[in-house]
Amino acid sequence: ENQQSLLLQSIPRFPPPKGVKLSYGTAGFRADASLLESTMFRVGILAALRSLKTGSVIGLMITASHNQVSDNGVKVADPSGGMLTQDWEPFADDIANAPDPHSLLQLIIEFAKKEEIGFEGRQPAEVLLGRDTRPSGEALLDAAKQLNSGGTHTPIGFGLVHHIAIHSSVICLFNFYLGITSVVGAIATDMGVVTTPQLHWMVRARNRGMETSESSYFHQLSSSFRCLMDLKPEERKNNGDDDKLVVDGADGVGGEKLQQFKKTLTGLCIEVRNQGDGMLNEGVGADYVQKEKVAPRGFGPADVGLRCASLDGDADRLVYFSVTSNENNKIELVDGDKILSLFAFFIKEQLSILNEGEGEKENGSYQARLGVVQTAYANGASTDYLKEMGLEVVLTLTGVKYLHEKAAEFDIGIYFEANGHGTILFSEAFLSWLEVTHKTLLSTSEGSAKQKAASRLLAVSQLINQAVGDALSGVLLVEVILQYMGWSVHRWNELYHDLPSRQLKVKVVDRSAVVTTNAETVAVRPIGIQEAINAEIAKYPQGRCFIRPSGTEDVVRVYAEATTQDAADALASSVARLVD
Ligand code: NG1
Ligand code: ZN
Repeated sequence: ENQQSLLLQSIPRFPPPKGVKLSYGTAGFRADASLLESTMFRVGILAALRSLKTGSVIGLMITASHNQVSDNGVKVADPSGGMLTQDWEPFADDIANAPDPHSLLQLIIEFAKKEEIGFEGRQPAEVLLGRDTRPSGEALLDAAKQLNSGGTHTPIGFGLVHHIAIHSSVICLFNFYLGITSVVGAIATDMGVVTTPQLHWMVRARNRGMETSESSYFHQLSSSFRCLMDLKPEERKNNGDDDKLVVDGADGVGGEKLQQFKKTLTGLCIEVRNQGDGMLNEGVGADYVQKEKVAPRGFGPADVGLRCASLDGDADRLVYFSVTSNENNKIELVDGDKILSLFAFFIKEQLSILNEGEGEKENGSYQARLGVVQTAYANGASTDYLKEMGLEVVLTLTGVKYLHEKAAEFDIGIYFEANGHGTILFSEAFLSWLEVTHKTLLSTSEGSAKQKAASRLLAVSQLINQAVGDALSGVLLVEVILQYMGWSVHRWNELYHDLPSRQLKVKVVDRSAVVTTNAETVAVRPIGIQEAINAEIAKYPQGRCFIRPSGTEDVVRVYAEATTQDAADALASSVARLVD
């Protein structure tokens, strides 16, 4: 009773913002940071409940990715390191919007009953917390730390950990309702300023009994990178030393981390710009570069022809580019679709080396299913190219959670959004086979082409983040593949030619007025709009265009593709006018 009243007392300190409907959306809650205090509190409770439910460590990341610095957001990482299970999203929406303490408590109690979250004899809930470099994130975490060190869960103060700690009162309350007598305390571990993929990696590592520190993350990246570098063809062994990569860090966490990390890498020369002195995401970062198709701040005529890459604000996106002319900061963009294509090309080559001469029947051979996953934003030319390579191509809804889920159905599933968010997933079954095969090859034919291909694939599975798209591990894999192939960024970009495209966003009062189907390629609401869009598309040869409500911003997005840039621009703006 006492605990219940303590909890009830604490909730009114964090009323939800008035007149705002919060939605977990494509990638967690996002809003102006000043609106998010109550959301943090409530998501903290959700994370602790999720930890109890799964008996595993859960992650909570405070970031608004590529959005402006005054925004912030929060998302939950599930035990595998992937995104929060979609089943729990409606609960997240409900508690974030609960208008008063009583309704919030009611929702929690009902949900805990429905999910059969018991507390007796359970491990305490454990949550790993991370945040990007946004100043608002720091304020929340600082308050949290104070409370944590006090070792109390008395509901005073405004820290995030406190909000989670409070859940031990929630549990007392459950005890009260559910008749369970044990009291469970939650443990919140602050991982400090980290990239989003680092936090997801840590959650995954932790639940597999591995070390969770940042240094173990970097160690895994650098040792698998070294392994791949050592497996370059002999004639390429000395390449790369004087061949510089320039990285735009978006003035966020990724730039900072890469600056530290690059010192431990050999065979790769990296210069990091926009390491955090300028304004986060302001004219910089992967989102800006990909959408605007211009060089970010800090890059100019002096960089013409250099190989450049851009990370987003929390370093889960990566695109490459090369400045092409002295005017207008024009670039040759090498987007997520092209990174996907490069990875697919390399993996396919290693698989065919490994399977060379192996008849279907011969035991020991394994026909690994290699597949790729894209969204409607993938450039049409990339999809054609991948299909021509003989790959299975799957289209899903926008949002990494959808792509990830599909990619996990393959032995090797490669997914990328055009904006540069993606990774390569290896199935457990394939990895077990690969490990055994690799061992056998080491003892029977060390140094053979097959053994090397097996080693490379194993190293890729170590290097590339298995939890979520990761710009830092992505950059290393791209670099080592380019060195392996002996390709320049330009040669890579020639794999296929992008169809000219344009993306626009239209600010709207209610983005939910737009409803789509067929992997978001057809709008079924507002009534009649698809017919109007079709009429516009019909005016352009090879035209393709669709609209969808953003899951992260109050906008409707318009995407158009056509045979010329002018046509793509014209198609996008005429469709944008239909939405307006
Ligand atoms: P929304 O706002 O739902 O379009 C954007 C990206 C997604 C994904 C999420 C999460 C585009 C068109 N959309 O989602 O691909 O990355 O942000 O960050 O790039
Ligand atoms: Zn991001």
